[in-house]
Amino acid sequence: MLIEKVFARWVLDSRGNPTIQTFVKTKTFQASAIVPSGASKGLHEALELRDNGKAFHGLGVSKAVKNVNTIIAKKLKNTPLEQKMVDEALIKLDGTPNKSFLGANAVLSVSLAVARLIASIKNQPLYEHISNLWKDLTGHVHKHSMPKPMANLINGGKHAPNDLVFQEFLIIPNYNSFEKNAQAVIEVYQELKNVIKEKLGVKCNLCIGDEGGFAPNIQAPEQALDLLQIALQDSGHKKKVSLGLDVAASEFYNNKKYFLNNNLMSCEQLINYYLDLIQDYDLASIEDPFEQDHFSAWSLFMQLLNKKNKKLQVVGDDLLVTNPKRINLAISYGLANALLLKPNQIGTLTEALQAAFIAKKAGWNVIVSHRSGDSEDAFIADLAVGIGASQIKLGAPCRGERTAKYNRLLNIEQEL
Ligand code: 2PG
Ligand code: MG
Repeated sequence: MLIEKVFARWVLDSRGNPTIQTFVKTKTFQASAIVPSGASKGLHEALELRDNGKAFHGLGVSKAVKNVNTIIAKKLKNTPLEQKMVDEALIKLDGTPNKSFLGANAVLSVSLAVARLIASIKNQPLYEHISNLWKDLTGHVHKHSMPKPMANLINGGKHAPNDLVFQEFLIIPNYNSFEKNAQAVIEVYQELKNVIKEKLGVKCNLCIGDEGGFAPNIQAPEQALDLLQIALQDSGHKKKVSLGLDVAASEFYNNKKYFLNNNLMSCEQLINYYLDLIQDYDLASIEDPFEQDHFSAWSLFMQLLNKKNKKLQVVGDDLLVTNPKRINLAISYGLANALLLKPNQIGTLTEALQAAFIAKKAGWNVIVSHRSGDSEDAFIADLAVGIGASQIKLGAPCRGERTAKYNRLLNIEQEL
């Protein structure tokens, strides 16, 4: 089957900014995809092309839309509808290492729409189509399994107008179905609302951040973790739910120092601080504990954890930016043990699958992730199931762009 038309336009993301939606059509079928957008972006991510003009406070995507409607549409017209071929054509057409010619947002919107279109033509659920692509790439067939949610219930950093320096305080339920895990997320979230009301009083502490988690007016990470611990206890989920962090440390780093809790900390001081937090709150996962290029800190941390025999998931997001080269480097230097997989950090589905494969081969966990600016598009839910990801990072069970992912996963589980 041949591609007949590729067409893009701008639509809204969850922060009220424009983002790109692309439609890909054959004679009789069509599908579309909307790409998300980050706020605390990694320095080494593929380039999200914005207009930087007057409209939309500089965040217009008309250049990216135009690139799809002219350069990409022309190239793909009457070419075979095949994922790898399309993605390779897009990579070649862009011709830069970070998709800066066409824009990773432009390129990814086409790549994801193509995946949806192929699935619908084959009359397959999207996750099934993705697991076929996974099989072609890796030679492995896996039994479909549901990812465990990592739900961001307290928002700080760039995602909230409060003074919490750490960006995300996550709960990680470990029941044996997605439905039960989603129920735990909801029950802890509603309990957390009560706890915040009771402990912090003032109503504005119940405002929510970009990912639907509460954004209380607190500063110390311990305060947020204490609130979550009480909510776990009071909701009856303490035994089955652990806690995690996305520190997003690049955001408070300068010249080999980290500005935290009114202190300038060296990497050794920060490591000691983390070791205490891990111990006190029984943390299961920590993301971006250090700046994205501060490799010596990452490596020292991993060595210490190994020495202490501490089982902790150390996740690279800004560190790895879903980029096969950076993932290979991190594996060889032992900088982390889990990959946060965000397709828009790299720009095509094929490259995102390659990134996941490299991480899995090294024995790492792969966590598919939303972005802080997202939409009703739930592609990542199918992606997580399609590649057999161990986890998926989601927002709180609140705001439509977050609930879309939970709802899609509930439906997928029903189908399996
Ligand atoms: C992160 C993400 C998603 P952003 O840092 O992991 O939670 O945030 O999309 O702003 O980069
Ligand atoms: Mg992150």
